[in-house]
Amino acid sequence: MKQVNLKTICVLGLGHIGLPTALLLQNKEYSVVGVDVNEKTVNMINRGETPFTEPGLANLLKHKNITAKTKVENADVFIIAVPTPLNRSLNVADLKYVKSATDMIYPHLKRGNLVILESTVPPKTGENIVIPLLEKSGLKIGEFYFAHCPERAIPGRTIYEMINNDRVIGGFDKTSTDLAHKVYSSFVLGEIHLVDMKTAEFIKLIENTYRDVNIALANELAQIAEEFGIDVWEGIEIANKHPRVNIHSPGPGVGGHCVALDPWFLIENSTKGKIISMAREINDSMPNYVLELLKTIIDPLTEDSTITIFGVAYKGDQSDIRESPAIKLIEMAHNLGIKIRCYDPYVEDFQFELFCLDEAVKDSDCIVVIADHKCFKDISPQKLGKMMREKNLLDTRNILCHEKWKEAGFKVKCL
Ligand code: SAJ
Repeated sequence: MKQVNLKTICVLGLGHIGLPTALLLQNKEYSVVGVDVNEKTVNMINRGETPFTEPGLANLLKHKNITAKTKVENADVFIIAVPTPLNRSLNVADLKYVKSATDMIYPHLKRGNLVILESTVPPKTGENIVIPLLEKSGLKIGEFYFAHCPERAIPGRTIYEMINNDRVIGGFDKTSTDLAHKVYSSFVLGEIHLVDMKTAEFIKLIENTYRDVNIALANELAQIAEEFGIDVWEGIEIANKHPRVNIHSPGPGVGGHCVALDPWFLIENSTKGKIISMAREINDSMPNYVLELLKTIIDPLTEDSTITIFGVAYKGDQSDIRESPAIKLIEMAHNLGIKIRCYDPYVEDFQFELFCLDEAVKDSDCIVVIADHKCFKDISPQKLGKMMREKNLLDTRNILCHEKWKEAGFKVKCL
């Protein structure tokens, strides 16, 4: 491998991926600076406070040896870990943060530097967008190095998965790939697979697309099973005993910053993708289906009705509300004039009012479980039933003990 200095690292974006990455790198031979445009985040990190919750993060921050800043500094390695939102009107990746991070780097780019893109991007973004922007430095690719190493860790287990999952690295050339491999092998225990740049971009996207399509299948099966009066959960559980079947779980829709977006990135420059776009439509329409189910439970569902939402996070045991299906459900219910009262013991900031448990169920006509928080299993239906106007439960995640709720006098419906 070419002898290149890899001592100082500048990580751009101190969010769910960038911050843990910076903290895992600092434990090794590197001197790490973290950069974020959000001054509040930077100040919190410098005080050793966690800007978001993630198991193991507080402990890493307690022993931190990184400095957070709002401006980029010269470094040997630059890692871009900024979000790639979806442009909702066009269903294409919005690369504004990737571009602005790249713009912050190129004035500091020196011969022999390595730039790594971790952000999820459509195939060929490295080649067509990021490298040309970096060349505004006056250097040509080959004089500096570039690799894509997509993050693949799941929120709630980010740090464990960052260390233990396999990684994929696709460099512009062999030197770029080898240098990026050296950086990641300092903390990754999983196998590191070396491919070309566009294949690395593709692999990341097909992982989340696989999940989205599989969830859409489960959601469609739930709707077919409803027509036949079949318990879809029992059906899927037993079908999955087959050694080559792995159907995912139905639910109120797909949230989060990845699975609900990445399938669009995969097909935005392609003429194909029918199954993929159909899966997106099925998953995006699940809140509409939940509302239809509610109309069969509360008849008529009117402006006098009050619905209690249990869990507004996009998935269980998380405070993350990004793209949560609860948001669409609440907005549609509000359009109909229905009163909504949300309860989520994990979430502090939400665009709709959050209530304590008692307030959320007071005079309610139905509880709808949206996020599968384990703590909901400990709630006593006896006590809640006394405070509600009607004892109805719609469990879109199949996480509660339905027998217990029925014994307490509830009418129970499961997705
Ligand atoms: N969901 C279902 N049914 C299921 C599984 C999930 O309805 O059977 C829903 C969840 O409730 C949630 C959404 O799908 O609303 C997505 O949740 P998730 O747990 O599938 O995934 P994320 O978005 O939290 O993280 C994914 C992970 N990708 C894969 O597992 C293939 C993670 O490894 C990626 O790093 C992450 O996307 C990312 O950043 O791309």
